[in-house]
Amino acid sequence: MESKGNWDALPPQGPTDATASPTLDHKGCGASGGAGKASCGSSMAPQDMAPGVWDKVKNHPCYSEEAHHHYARMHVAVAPACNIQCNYCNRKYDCANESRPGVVSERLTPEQAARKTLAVASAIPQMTVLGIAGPGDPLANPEKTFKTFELIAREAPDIKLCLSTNGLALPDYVDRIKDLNVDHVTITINMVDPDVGARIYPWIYYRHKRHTGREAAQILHERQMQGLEMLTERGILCKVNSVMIPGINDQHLVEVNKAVKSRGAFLHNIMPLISAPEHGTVFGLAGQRGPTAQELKALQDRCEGQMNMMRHCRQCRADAVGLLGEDRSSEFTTEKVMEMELTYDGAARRAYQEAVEDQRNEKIAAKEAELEGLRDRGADIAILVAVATKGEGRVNEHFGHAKEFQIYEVSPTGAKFVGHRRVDLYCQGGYGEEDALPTIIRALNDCTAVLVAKIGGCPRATLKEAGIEPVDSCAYEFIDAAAIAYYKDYIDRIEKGEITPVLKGDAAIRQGAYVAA
Ligand code: CLF
Ligand code: SF4
Repeated sequence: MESKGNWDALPPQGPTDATASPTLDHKGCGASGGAGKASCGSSMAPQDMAPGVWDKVKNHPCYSEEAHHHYARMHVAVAPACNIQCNYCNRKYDCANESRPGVVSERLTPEQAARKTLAVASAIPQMTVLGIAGPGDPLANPEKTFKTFELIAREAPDIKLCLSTNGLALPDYVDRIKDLNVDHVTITINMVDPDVGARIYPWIYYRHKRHTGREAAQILHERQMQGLEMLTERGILCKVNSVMIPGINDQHLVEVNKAVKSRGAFLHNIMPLISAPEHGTVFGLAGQRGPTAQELKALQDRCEGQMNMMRHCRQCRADAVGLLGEDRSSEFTTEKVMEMELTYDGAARRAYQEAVEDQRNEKIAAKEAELEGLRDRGADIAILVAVATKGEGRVNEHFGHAKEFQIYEVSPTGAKFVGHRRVDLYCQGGYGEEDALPTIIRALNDCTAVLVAKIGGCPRATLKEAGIEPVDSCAYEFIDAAAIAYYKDYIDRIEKGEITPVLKGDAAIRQGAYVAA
Protein backbone atom coordinates (compact mmCIF):
# COMPACT_ATOMS: atom_id res chain seq x y z
CA MET A 1 0.00 0.00 0.00
CA GLU A 2 1.30 3.42 -0.82
CA SER A 3 2.14 5.66 2.07
CA LYS A 4 0.96 9.23 2.07
CA GLY A 5 3.79 11.09 3.71
CA ASN A 6 3.66 14.74 4.49
CA TRP A 7 5.91 15.36 1.48
CA ASP A 8 3.80 13.20 -0.81
CA ALA A 9 1.37 16.04 -1.18
CA LEU A 10 3.71 18.93 -0.70
CA PRO A 11 1.69 22.13 -0.46
CA PRO A 12 3.37 25.37 -1.42
CA GLN A 13 2.78 26.74 2.06
CA GLY A 14 6.10 26.12 3.77
CA PRO A 15 7.86 28.78 5.72
CA THR A 16 8.79 31.58 3.44
CA ASP A 17 12.50 31.40 4.14
CA ALA A 18 12.56 27.73 3.26
CA THR A 19 12.09 28.54 -0.35
CA ALA A 20 12.96 32.16 -0.75
CA SER A 21 16.28 32.52 1.02
CA PRO A 22 19.58 31.27 -0.28
CA THR A 23 20.36 28.17 1.74
CA LEU A 24 23.46 26.03 2.05
CA ASP A 25 26.08 24.65 -0.16
CA HIS A 26 27.54 21.39 0.88
CA LYS A 27 29.64 18.41 0.01
CA GLY A 28 29.83 14.86 1.19
CA CYS A 29 31.66 11.56 1.28
CA GLY A 30 30.87 8.34 -0.50
CA ALA A 31 31.41 4.64 -0.19
CA SER A 32 31.61 1.79 -2.65
CA GLY A 33 31.30 -1.92 -2.47
CA GLY A 34 27.81 -3.28 -2.13
CA ALA A 35 26.63 -2.02 -5.45
CA GLY A 36 23.05 -1.55 -6.07
CA LYS A 37 21.09 -2.21 -2.93
CA ALA A 38 17.84 -0.33 -3.04
CA SER A 39 17.67 0.57 0.60
CA CYS A 40 18.81 3.29 2.89
CA GLY A 41 22.49 2.55 3.08
CA SER A 42 22.84 4.39 6.29
CA SER A 43 20.53 2.02 8.16
CA MET A 44 21.77 -1.25 6.70
CA ALA A 45 22.06 -4.30 8.93
CA PRO A 46 24.40 -7.33 8.76
CA GLN A 47 21.87 -9.41 6.82
CA ASP A 48 21.85 -6.76 4.05
CA MET A 49 25.47 -7.26 2.98
CA ALA A 50 28.43 -9.61 2.71
CA PRO A 51 30.22 -10.26 6.04
CA GLY A 52 33.41 -8.58 4.81
CA VAL A 53 31.52 -5.43 3.93
CA TRP A 54 29.67 -5.41 7.26
CA ASP A 55 33.01 -5.58 9.07
CA LYS A 56 34.07 -2.45 7.22
CA VAL A 57 30.92 -0.43 7.89
CA LYS A 58 29.62 -1.62 11.26
CA ASN A 59 31.54 0.91 13.32
CA HIS A 60 32.15 3.56 10.66
CA PRO A 61 29.88 6.48 11.60
CA CYS A 62 29.55 7.78 8.04
CA TYR A 63 28.99 4.46 6.28
CA SER A 64 26.39 3.24 8.78
CA GLU A 65 23.59 5.51 10.02
CA GLU A 66 23.02 3.17 12.93
CA ALA A 67 26.71 3.31 13.90
CA HIS A 68 26.73 7.09 13.88
CA HIS A 69 24.77 7.19 17.12
CA HIS A 70 27.58 5.33 18.87
CA TYR A 71 30.92 5.77 17.10
CA ALA A 72 33.01 8.86 16.41
CA ARG A 73 35.40 9.94 13.70
CA MET A 74 38.15 12.49 13.54
CA HIS A 75 39.81 14.41 10.74
CA VAL A 76 43.34 15.75 10.61
CA ALA A 77 43.87 18.85 8.48
CA VAL A 78 47.16 17.98 6.77
CA ALA A 79 46.25 18.74 3.13
CA PRO A 80 46.05 22.48 2.33
CA ALA A 81 46.47 22.54 -1.48
CA CYS A 82 43.80 21.89 -4.09
CA ASN A 83 43.96 21.13 -7.79
CA ILE A 84 40.53 22.32 -8.94
CA GLN A 85 38.14 25.22 -8.31
CA CYS A 86 34.52 24.63 -7.33
CA ASN A 87 32.05 27.50 -7.57
CA TYR A 88 30.80 26.73 -4.04
CA CYS A 89 34.27 27.04 -2.52
CA ASN A 90 36.22 29.99 -1.16
CA ARG A 91 39.77 28.78 -0.70
CA LYS A 92 40.20 30.89 2.40
CA TYR A 93 38.15 28.15 4.04
CA ASP A 94 38.20 24.34 4.24
CA CYS A 95 37.29 22.17 1.25
CA ALA A 96 33.55 22.45 0.82
CA ASN A 97 33.34 18.95 -0.60
CA GLU A 98 33.79 17.55 2.88
CA SER A 99 33.13 20.48 5.21
CA ARG A 100 30.71 23.30 5.73
CA PRO A 101 31.67 26.56 4.07
CA GLY A 102 33.21 29.30 6.12
CA VAL A 103 35.18 26.97 8.39
CA VAL A 104 38.95 27.22 8.88
CA SER A 105 40.91 24.35 10.41
CA GLU A 106 44.19 24.30 12.24
CA ARG A 107 46.73 22.81 9.82
CA LEU A 108 49.01 20.02 11.03
CA THR A 109 52.18 18.25 9.95
CA PRO A 110 51.89 14.46 9.62
CA GLU A 111 53.73 14.05 12.93
CA GLN A 112 51.39 16.45 14.70
CA ALA A 113 48.45 14.66 13.11
CA ALA A 114 49.64 11.27 14.39
CA ARG A 115 50.08 12.62 17.91
CA LYS A 116 46.64 14.21 17.82
CA THR A 117 45.12 10.93 16.65
CA LEU A 118 46.67 9.06 19.58
CA ALA A 119 45.46 11.76 21.97
CA VAL A 120 41.88 11.51 20.69
CA ALA A 121 41.98 7.70 20.62
CA SER A 122 43.04 7.76 24.27
CA ALA A 123 40.30 10.12 25.33
CA ILE A 124 37.45 8.91 23.08
CA PRO A 125 37.52 5.07 22.91
CA GLN A 126 34.58 5.04 20.50
CA MET A 127 36.61 7.02 17.92
CA THR A 128 37.07 4.36 15.26
CA VAL A 129 37.86 6.27 12.05
CA LEU A 130 40.58 8.70 11.03
CA GLY A 131 39.74 10.67 7.91
CA ILE A 132 41.71 13.11 5.80
CA ALA A 133 39.34 15.49 4.11
CA GLY A 134 41.16 18.75 3.63
CA PRO A 135 41.37 21.60 4.13
CA GLY A 136 42.17 21.26 0.39
CA ASP A 137 42.24 17.99 -1.55
CA PRO A 138 44.15 15.16 0.17
CA LEU A 139 45.45 13.79 -3.14
CA ALA A 140 46.75 17.19 -4.20
CA ASN A 141 48.97 16.78 -1.10
CA PRO A 142 49.93 13.13 -1.51
CA GLU A 143 53.12 13.05 0.54
CA LYS A 144 51.55 14.66 3.62
CA THR A 145 48.42 12.53 3.30
CA PHE A 146 50.16 9.19 2.91
CA LYS A 147 52.83 9.95 5.51
CA THR A 148 50.05 10.66 7.99
CA PHE A 149 48.31 7.37 7.17
CA GLU A 150 51.59 5.48 7.53
CA LEU A 151 52.28 6.91 10.98
CA ILE A 152 48.77 6.21 12.23
CA ALA A 153 48.65 2.68 10.82
CA ARG A 154 51.85 1.94 12.71
CA GLU A 155 50.91 3.51 16.03
CA ALA A 156 47.14 2.88 16.20
CA PRO A 157 46.42 -0.12 13.99
CA ASP A 158 42.80 -0.55 15.15
CA ILE A 159 41.74 2.76 13.62
CA LYS A 160 40.14 2.65 10.17
CA LEU A 161 41.65 4.99 7.59
CA CYS A 162 39.38 7.09 5.39
CA LEU A 163 39.98 9.56 2.59
CA SER A 164 37.89 12.10 0.73
CA THR A 165 38.89 13.54 -2.65
CA ASN A 166 37.59 15.45 -5.64
CA GLY A 167 38.92 12.55 -7.74
CA LEU A 168 41.15 14.42 -10.20
CA ALA A 169 44.38 12.81 -8.99
CA LEU A 170 42.74 9.60 -7.77
CA PRO A 171 43.76 7.15 -10.55
CA ASP A 172 47.43 7.96 -9.87
CA TYR A 173 47.16 6.91 -6.21
CA VAL A 174 44.77 3.96 -6.10
CA ASP A 175 47.55 1.42 -5.64
CA ARG A 176 49.10 3.41 -2.81
CA ILE A 177 45.68 3.72 -1.17
CA LYS A 178 45.26 -0.05 -1.42
CA ASP A 179 48.77 -0.75 -0.07
CA LEU A 180 48.09 1.42 2.98
CA ASN A 181 44.82 -0.43 3.74
CA VAL A 182 42.72 2.69 3.33
CA ASP A 183 39.41 0.88 3.12
CA HIS A 184 37.04 3.82 2.65
CA VAL A 185 37.30 6.48 -0.03
CA THR A 186 34.85 9.27 -0.79
CA ILE A 187 34.76 10.98 -4.18
CA THR A 188 32.75 14.16 -4.67
CA ILE A 189 30.95 13.75 -8.00
CA ASN A 190 28.54 16.51 -8.96
CA MET A 191 28.06 15.68 -12.63
CA VAL A 192 28.56 13.13 -15.37
CA ASP A 193 27.87 15.66 -18.15
CA PRO A 194 30.69 18.16 -18.85
CA ASP A 195 28.14 20.82 -19.83
CA VAL A 196 26.74 20.63 -16.31
CA GLY A 197 30.26 20.44 -14.93
CA ALA A 198 31.31 23.64 -16.68
CA ARG A 199 28.72 25.50 -14.57
CA ILE A 200 30.24 24.11 -11.34
CA TYR A 201 34.00 24.03 -12.04
CA PRO A 202 35.65 27.08 -13.67
CA TRP A 203 39.05 25.40 -13.90
CA ILE A 204 41.21 22.45 -12.96
CA TYR A 205 44.99 22.07 -12.79
CA TYR A 206 46.04 18.81 -14.42
CA ARG A 207 49.40 17.52 -15.67
CA HIS A 208 51.07 20.93 -15.10
CA LYS A 209 48.42 22.77 -17.10
CA ARG A 210 45.35 24.80 -16.26
CA HIS A 211 42.20 23.72 -18.11
CA THR A 212 38.93 25.68 -18.17
CA GLY A 213 35.29 25.32 -19.18
CA ARG A 214 33.89 22.17 -20.72
CA GLU A 215 37.32 20.68 -21.32
CA ALA A 216 38.14 20.94 -17.61
CA ALA A 217 34.86 19.27 -16.64
CA GLN A 218 35.41 16.51 -19.21
CA ILE A 219 38.83 15.67 -17.77
CA LEU A 220 37.54 15.76 -14.21
CA HIS A 221 34.60 13.51 -15.11
CA GLU A 222 36.82 10.93 -16.81
CA ARG A 223 39.28 10.86 -13.93
CA GLN A 224 36.47 10.51 -11.36
CA MET A 225 34.90 7.57 -13.20
CA GLN A 226 38.28 5.90 -13.75
CA GLY A 227 39.24 6.35 -10.10
CA LEU A 228 35.92 4.97 -8.88
CA GLU A 229 36.22 1.90 -11.09
CA MET A 230 39.80 1.25 -9.98
CA LEU A 231 38.85 1.47 -6.31
CA THR A 232 35.85 -0.82 -6.53
CA GLU A 233 37.82 -3.36 -8.58
CA ARG A 234 40.20 -3.54 -5.62
CA GLY A 235 37.42 -4.01 -3.07
CA ILE A 236 37.77 -0.56 -1.52
CA LEU A 237 34.47 0.73 -0.20
CA CYS A 238 33.53 3.91 -2.06
CA LYS A 239 31.09 6.59 -1.15
CA VAL A 240 30.09 9.36 -3.54
CA ASN A 241 29.27 12.85 -2.29
CA SER A 242 27.20 15.15 -4.48
CA VAL A 243 26.30 18.75 -3.78
CA MET A 244 22.69 19.47 -4.78
CA ILE A 245 22.61 22.81 -6.61
CA PRO A 246 19.04 23.74 -7.61
CA GLY A 247 18.72 24.65 -11.27
CA ILE A 248 22.21 23.35 -12.11
CA ASN A 249 22.54 19.69 -11.16
CA ASP A 250 19.51 18.81 -9.03
CA GLN A 251 17.70 16.76 -11.69
CA HIS A 252 21.02 15.62 -13.16
CA LEU A 253 22.04 13.93 -9.88
CA VAL A 254 19.68 11.08 -10.74
CA GLU A 255 22.00 10.35 -13.71
CA VAL A 256 25.02 10.69 -11.45
CA ASN A 257 23.43 8.20 -9.08
CA LYS A 258 22.97 5.66 -11.88
CA ALA A 259 26.52 6.17 -13.15
CA VAL A 260 28.19 5.66 -9.79
CA LYS A 261 25.98 2.73 -8.92
CA SER A 262 26.95 0.98 -12.14
CA ARG A 263 30.62 1.44 -11.23
CA GLY A 264 30.23 -0.20 -7.83
CA ALA A 265 29.81 2.75 -5.46
CA PHE A 266 28.48 1.58 -2.10
CA LEU A 267 26.79 4.72 -0.85
CA HIS A 268 25.56 8.02 -2.28
CA ASN A 269 25.49 11.13 -0.10
CA ILE A 270 23.54 14.00 -1.65
CA MET A 271 24.15 17.16 0.36
CA PRO A 272 22.52 20.57 0.16
CA LEU A 273 24.42 23.48 -1.33
CA ILE A 274 25.32 25.95 1.41
CA SER A 275 25.54 29.30 -0.25
CA ALA A 276 25.62 32.74 1.33
CA PRO A 277 27.13 35.98 0.03
CA GLU A 278 29.36 36.29 3.10
CA HIS A 279 31.21 33.10 2.14
CA GLY A 280 32.55 34.92 -0.91
CA THR A 281 31.98 32.00 -3.27
CA VAL A 282 30.91 32.39 -6.89
CA PHE A 283 27.55 30.81 -6.09
CA GLY A 284 27.13 32.79 -2.89
CA LEU A 285 27.81 36.11 -4.61
CA ALA A 286 25.53 35.19 -7.50
CA GLY A 287 22.61 34.46 -5.17
CA GLN A 288 22.49 30.77 -6.05
CA ARG A 289 20.14 29.19 -3.53
CA GLY A 290 20.41 25.80 -1.89
CA PRO A 291 17.54 23.29 -1.71
CA THR A 292 14.80 23.26 0.92
CA ALA A 293 14.56 20.31 3.28
CA GLN A 294 11.79 18.70 1.26
CA GLU A 295 13.54 19.25 -2.09
CA LEU A 296 16.59 17.46 -0.70
CA LYS A 297 14.53 14.64 0.75
CA ALA A 298 12.56 14.16 -2.47
CA LEU A 299 15.79 13.73 -4.47
CA GLN A 300 17.25 11.37 -1.87
CA ASP A 301 14.02 9.34 -1.89
CA ARG A 302 14.10 9.18 -5.69
CA CYS A 303 17.67 7.88 -5.74
CA GLU A 304 17.11 5.47 -2.86
CA GLY A 305 15.24 3.17 -5.24
CA GLN A 306 18.57 2.79 -7.06
CA MET A 307 21.18 2.45 -4.31
CA ASN A 308 22.09 3.07 -0.69
CA MET A 309 21.68 6.69 0.33
CA MET A 310 23.41 8.51 3.18
CA ARG A 311 21.26 11.06 4.98
CA HIS A 312 23.16 11.64 8.20
CA CYS A 313 26.14 13.58 6.82
CA ARG A 314 27.01 16.66 8.90
CA GLN A 315 29.41 18.27 6.42
CA CYS A 316 32.28 17.96 8.85
CA ARG A 317 35.14 20.35 9.20
CA ALA A 318 38.62 19.24 8.14
CA ASP A 319 39.65 18.96 11.81
CA ALA A 320 36.38 17.51 13.14
CA VAL A 321 36.52 15.36 16.28
CA GLY A 322 33.70 13.41 17.92
CA LEU A 323 30.33 11.96 17.06
CA LEU A 324 28.83 13.35 13.86
CA GLY A 325 26.85 16.38 14.95
CA GLU A 326 29.07 17.22 17.92
CA ASP A 327 32.31 19.16 17.68
CA ARG A 328 35.06 18.42 20.17
CA SER A 329 37.88 19.83 18.04
CA SER A 330 38.52 22.66 20.51
CA GLU A 331 39.52 20.08 23.15
CA PHE A 332 42.33 18.89 20.90
CA THR A 333 44.17 21.95 19.65
CA THR A 334 47.85 21.45 18.88
CA GLU A 335 48.79 23.31 22.02
CA LYS A 336 46.62 21.08 24.19
CA VAL A 337 47.66 17.89 22.42
CA MET A 338 51.35 18.66 22.95
CA GLU A 339 50.74 18.90 26.70
CA MET A 340 48.66 15.70 26.94
CA GLU A 341 50.03 12.50 28.32
CA LEU A 342 49.22 9.83 25.74
CA THR A 343 47.76 6.64 27.17
CA TYR A 344 46.65 4.82 24.02
CA ASP A 345 45.41 1.41 25.19
CA GLY A 346 44.11 -0.93 22.49
CA ALA A 347 42.64 -3.43 24.98
CA ALA A 348 40.69 -0.72 26.82
CA ARG A 349 39.36 0.58 23.51
CA ARG A 350 38.20 -2.92 22.54
CA ALA A 351 36.47 -3.40 25.89
CA TYR A 352 34.67 -0.09 25.57
CA GLN A 353 33.54 -0.92 22.05
CA GLU A 354 32.22 -4.31 23.19
CA ALA A 355 30.05 -2.47 25.71
CA VAL A 356 28.82 -0.23 22.89
CA GLU A 357 27.84 -3.33 20.90
CA ASP A 358 25.81 -4.62 23.87
CA GLN A 359 23.94 -1.33 23.91
CA ARG A 360 23.29 -1.53 20.18
CA ASN A 361 21.78 -4.98 20.62
CA GLU A 362 19.59 -3.71 23.44
CA LYS A 363 18.38 -0.92 21.18
CA ILE A 364 17.52 -3.33 18.37
CA ALA A 365 15.56 -5.54 20.79
CA ALA A 366 13.56 -2.53 22.04
CA LYS A 367 12.73 -1.55 18.47
CA GLU A 368 11.62 -5.07 17.54
CA ALA A 369 9.35 -5.21 20.59
CA GLU A 370 7.73 -1.89 19.70
CA LEU A 371 7.26 -2.97 16.07
CA GLU A 372 4.86 -5.70 17.22
CA GLY A 373 1.45 -4.98 15.79
CA LEU A 374 2.57 -1.83 13.98
CA ARG A 375 1.92 -3.02 10.45
CA ASP A 376 -1.82 -3.11 11.03
CA ARG A 377 -1.84 0.51 12.07
CA GLY A 378 -2.14 3.84 10.29
CA ALA A 379 -2.65 2.26 6.87
CA ASP A 380 -1.66 5.18 4.68
CA ILE A 381 -0.16 7.70 7.07
CA ALA A 382 3.51 8.60 7.32
CA ILE A 383 4.68 11.37 9.62
CA LEU A 384 7.97 13.01 10.48
CA VAL A 385 9.13 13.33 14.06
CA ALA A 386 12.11 15.34 15.24
CA VAL A 387 14.32 13.97 18.00
CA ALA A 388 16.68 15.71 20.42
CA THR A 389 19.62 13.40 21.11
CA LYS A 390 23.23 13.61 22.14
CA GLY A 391 24.11 10.05 21.17
CA GLU A 392 23.71 6.40 22.19
CA GLY A 393 20.56 6.20 20.08
CA ARG A 394 18.42 7.68 22.86
CA VAL A 395 16.07 10.63 23.31
CA ASN A 396 18.44 12.23 25.78
CA GLU A 397 18.80 15.92 24.97
CA HIS A 398 16.82 18.86 26.34
CA PHE A 399 14.97 20.92 23.75
CA GLY A 400 16.82 24.06 24.78
CA HIS A 401 20.25 22.44 24.48
CA ALA A 402 19.79 20.84 21.04
CA LYS A 403 22.03 22.17 18.27
CA GLU A 404 20.33 19.82 15.84
CA PHE A 405 17.30 17.56 15.65
CA GLN A 406 17.34 14.16 13.99
CA ILE A 407 14.36 13.51 11.73
CA TYR A 408 12.61 10.15 11.55
CA GLU A 409 9.87 9.14 9.15
CA VAL A 410 7.41 6.85 10.91
CA SER A 411 4.85 4.76 9.04
CA PRO A 412 3.32 1.30 9.31
CA THR A 413 6.69 -0.10 8.20
CA GLY A 414 8.57 1.36 11.18
CA ALA A 415 10.82 4.30 11.95
CA LYS A 416 13.49 5.40 9.51
CA PHE A 417 16.15 8.08 9.89
CA VAL A 418 15.71 10.54 7.00
CA GLY A 419 17.85 13.52 7.94
CA HIS A 420 18.77 16.10 10.49
CA ARG A 421 18.21 19.81 10.95
CA ARG A 422 20.73 22.12 12.51
CA VAL A 423 19.19 24.90 14.58
CA ASP A 424 20.16 27.88 16.65
CA LEU A 425 20.43 26.89 20.29
CA TYR A 426 17.15 27.78 22.04
CA CYS A 427 18.64 28.12 25.51
CA GLN A 428 20.65 31.35 25.40
CA GLY A 429 20.92 31.97 29.14
CA GLY A 430 17.93 34.27 29.19
CA TYR A 431 18.84 36.41 26.19
CA GLY A 432 17.72 35.67 22.67
CA GLU A 433 15.34 32.72 23.15
CA GLU A 434 12.56 34.64 21.40
CA ASP A 435 14.77 35.08 18.34
CA ALA A 436 15.85 31.43 18.20
CA LEU A 437 12.44 29.80 18.52
CA PRO A 438 10.97 30.92 15.17
CA THR A 439 14.03 29.61 13.33
CA ILE A 440 13.73 26.25 15.12
CA ILE A 441 10.06 26.04 14.20
CA ARG A 442 10.85 26.78 10.56
CA ALA A 443 13.48 24.01 10.59
CA LEU A 444 10.94 21.53 12.04
CA ASN A 445 7.90 22.82 10.18
CA ASP A 446 7.33 19.51 8.36
CA CYS A 447 7.36 17.50 11.62
CA THR A 448 4.30 16.34 13.56
CA ALA A 449 6.11 16.03 16.90
CA VAL A 450 9.42 16.66 18.60
CA LEU A 451 10.68 14.06 21.09
CA VAL A 452 12.86 15.52 23.83
CA ALA A 453 14.28 14.65 27.24
CA LYS A 454 12.86 17.85 28.70
CA ILE A 455 11.23 21.08 27.52
CA GLY A 456 10.16 24.30 29.22
CA GLY A 457 6.68 25.74 29.30
CA CYS A 458 7.27 28.61 26.87
CA PRO A 459 8.68 26.65 23.91
CA ARG A 460 6.17 23.89 24.59
CA ALA A 461 3.25 26.28 24.09
CA THR A 462 4.75 27.92 21.00
CA LEU A 463 5.50 24.58 19.36
CA LYS A 464 1.93 23.45 19.95
CA GLU A 465 0.60 26.63 18.37
CA ALA A 466 2.81 25.86 15.35
CA GLY A 467 1.29 22.37 15.06
CA ILE A 468 4.36 20.50 16.38
CA GLU A 469 3.58 18.35 19.40
CA PRO A 470 6.29 18.43 22.11
CA VAL A 471 6.74 14.99 23.74
CA ASP A 472 8.91 14.38 26.81
CA SER A 473 7.25 11.21 28.08
CA CYS A 474 9.86 9.13 26.23
CA ALA A 475 12.87 10.76 27.89
CA TYR A 476 16.02 8.58 27.73
CA GLU A 477 14.29 5.82 25.75
CA PHE A 478 15.78 4.45 22.53
CA ILE A 479 14.84 6.64 19.57
CA ASP A 480 13.32 4.07 17.19
CA ALA A 481 11.19 2.49 19.90
CA ALA A 482 10.07 5.91 21.15
CA ALA A 483 9.18 7.11 17.64
CA ILE A 484 7.15 3.98 16.92
CA ALA A 485 5.36 4.24 20.28
CA TYR A 486 4.49 7.86 19.50
CA TYR A 487 3.17 6.86 16.08
CA LYS A 488 0.92 4.16 17.56
CA ASP A 489 -0.49 6.65 20.04
CA TYR A 490 -0.95 9.22 17.27
CA ILE A 491 -2.97 6.74 15.19
CA ASP A 492 -4.98 5.75 18.28
CA ARG A 493 -5.95 9.37 18.81
CA ILE A 494 -6.95 9.75 15.16
CA GLU A 495 -9.09 6.64 15.35
CA LYS A 496 -10.78 7.91 18.50
CA GLY A 497 -11.47 11.23 16.78
CA GLU A 498 -9.35 13.18 19.27
CA ILE A 499 -7.11 14.67 16.57
CA THR A 500 -7.19 15.15 12.81
CA PRO A 501 -4.06 14.56 10.71
CA VAL A 502 -2.73 17.76 9.22
CA LEU A 503 -0.84 18.01 5.95
CA LYS A 504 2.50 19.58 6.80
CA GLY A 505 4.48 22.07 4.74
CA ASP A 506 8.14 22.35 3.79
CA ALA A 507 10.98 23.16 6.21
CA ALA A 508 14.07 25.34 6.07
CA ILE A 509 17.66 24.16 6.02
CA ARG A 510 19.09 26.66 8.44
CA GLN A 511 22.20 27.99 6.84
CA GLY A 512 23.35 30.25 9.66
CA ALA A 513 23.12 27.44 12.18
CA TYR A 514 25.10 25.15 9.87
CA VAL A 515 27.95 27.54 9.49
CA ALA A 516 28.10 28.43 13.17
CA ALA A 517 28.01 24.84 14.43
FE1 CLF B 1 35.61 11.80 7.32
FE2 CLF B 1 34.28 11.48 5.14
FE3 CLF B 1 35.70 9.49 6.08
FE4 CLF B 1 33.46 10.28 7.31
S1 CLF B 1 33.27 12.57 7.13
S2 CLF B 1 36.53 11.39 5.33
S3 CLF B 1 33.61 9.36 5.29
S4 CLF B 1 35.45 9.87 8.29
FE5 CLF B 1 31.01 11.75 7.08
FE6 CLF B 1 31.59 14.18 7.60
FE7 CLF B 1 29.66 13.70 5.94
FE8 CLF B 1 32.09 13.16 5.27
S5 CLF B 1 29.70 13.18 8.08
S6 CLF B 1 31.26 15.16 5.66
S7 CLF B 1 30.30 11.87 5.03
FE1 SF4 C 1 37.41 23.84 -2.62
FE2 SF4 C 1 39.12 22.20 -3.89
FE3 SF4 C 1 37.38 21.22 -2.12
FE4 SF4 C 1 36.50 22.16 -4.51
S1 SF4 C 1 37.82 20.37 -4.18
S2 SF4 C 1 35.55 22.52 -2.49
S3 SF4 C 1 37.93 23.89 -4.80
S4 SF4 C 1 39.10 22.68 -1.69
